[in-house]
Amino acid sequence: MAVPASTTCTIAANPQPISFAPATTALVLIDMQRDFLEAGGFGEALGNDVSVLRACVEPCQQLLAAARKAGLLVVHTREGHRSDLSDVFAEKLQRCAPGRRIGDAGPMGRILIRGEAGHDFIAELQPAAGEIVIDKPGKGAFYSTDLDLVLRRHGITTLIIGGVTTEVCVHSTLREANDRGYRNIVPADCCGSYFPEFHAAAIAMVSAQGGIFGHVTDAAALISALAIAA
Ligand code: C5J
Repeated sequence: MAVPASTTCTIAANPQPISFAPATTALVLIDMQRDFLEAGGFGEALGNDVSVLRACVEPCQQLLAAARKAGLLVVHTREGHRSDLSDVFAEKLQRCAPGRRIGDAGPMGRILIRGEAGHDFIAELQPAAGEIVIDKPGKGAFYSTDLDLVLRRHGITTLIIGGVTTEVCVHSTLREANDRGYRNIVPADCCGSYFPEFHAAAIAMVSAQGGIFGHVTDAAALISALAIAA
């Protein structure tokens, strides 16, 4: 459903309330993939307890439903590589122990390889038909992708960014979005990290210094605002 361009929403946020127009706002969900959230994938190969990330799944689902109802542009990103590994730098390949590296066989197929089961989105957050999927080889969603082109083509000026992990791919993306002139809104409960202390610090960094990278809020505030706009 198309939202009238004149509709605006105002939400409570840190460091201050922020208004946004649903017509020029995209929900960007970062890397809600089996490789990061389920056992046997890349996240676990890096030595992490992947169960910690589950807490952000339900808030993401609820926010995604509200965004769809309000007609926001929805973007899903996936980190992953070509099956011949021609887009992975040696440095990144060597981060995991031999046998558990990118491209090695795991219980969900080859680790972090496009098209494998582990590379797919988790069942709870599958893209709907017509939603945009960005395949990215790096941490930031703008690096070596057409995300900026797609957002600008849709007249998007504000990004609501959630996903995993807060201090890695979410932060890399929101920092670059900030430099590119987008306004960032980060619902903290829609983001997750393997390290709760990194999550807390990464969220605090967003709204510090007058909102140096953006505004921090939660899913409930966005859902209420989007319900009025829908
Ligand atoms: C990581 C990501 N943590 N999606 N990727 O390697 O944050």
